[in-house]
Amino acid sequence: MFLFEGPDRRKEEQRIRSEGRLPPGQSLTVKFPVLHYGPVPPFNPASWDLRVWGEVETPQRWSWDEFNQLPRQRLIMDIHCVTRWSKFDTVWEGVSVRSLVEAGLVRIKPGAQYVMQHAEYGFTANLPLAVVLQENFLLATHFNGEPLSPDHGYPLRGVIGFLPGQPQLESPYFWKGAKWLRGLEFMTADRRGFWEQAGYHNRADVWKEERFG
Ligand SMILES: Nc1nc2c(c(=O)[nH]1)N[C@H]1C(S)=C(S)[C@@H](COP(=O)(O)O)O[C@H]1N2
Ligand SMILES: [Mo]
Repeated sequence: MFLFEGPDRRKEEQRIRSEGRLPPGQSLTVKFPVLHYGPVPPFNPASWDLRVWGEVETPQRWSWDEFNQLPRQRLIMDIHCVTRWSKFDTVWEGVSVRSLVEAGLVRIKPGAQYVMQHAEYGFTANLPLAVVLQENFLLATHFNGEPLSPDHGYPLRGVIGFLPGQPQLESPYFWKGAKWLRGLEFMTADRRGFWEQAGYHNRADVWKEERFG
C-alpha cells in the first residue's frame, strides 16, 4: 500500500509515533482511501432529510436547508481505519450531537443508552450514547475545508476519531462513522450495525486494537 511513498511519509510517521499518536498496528497514510460496501448513493437536496427518532421526547426531521442552519463546529482529529491506515490532523466541520442536545434541539429520554446511525441503502453503525456525545464524534459535511466528496459520504457522514491531548475519550475505528447518513436512532439496548454484525468488534477501541469481535 505504501510502496510509492517515500522517506517523507516515514519521517512523518516517526514524528507521530514519538508523540504517542500512532495506535498499535497502524501506519500513517497521506492518502484518503475509500472503503464501503455497495454503491455511492445520489443526493437530492429537495428530498434529503435527517431524522432523529427512538428514545427522544420529540422525533426530529431536518431538510438539507434546515440542517445547514444548525449550530456548527470544527474539529481536528486523527482517524484510524481498521484496515491499518491512519490519517492525522484531519479537519472536519459539521454538527455535533452534543451541541444539539445542549441547544435543546434533541431531547434524549433518560432510558437512552445507545445510538444507531442509519445511512442510505440500510447501512447502520452503532455506538454507545456516551461516545456519540463526546467531542470526537461529529455529523460532518466538510473535510479539510471542502464539502465531502461523494465517495467519502456527501452530503453528511458520522465521523469518529482520536482527539490529540484527550486520551480519556473513547476512540473507535473510523468505520463507526456512517457515510451518507440519514438518521439517528436513540435506543435503550444495543444493536449491532452492519460491520459489527459481519464480525467487527462492537466497541472497536483503536488503542486496544479491538478490530474483530
Ligand atoms: N454508508 C456506509 N458508511 C460506511 C461504510 C459503508 O460500507 N457504508 N463503511 C465504513 C467503513 S468500513 C470505513 S473504513 C469507513 C471508510 O470511510 P472512507 O471511505 O471515507 O475512508 O466508512 C465507514 N462508513
Ligand atoms: Mo473499514
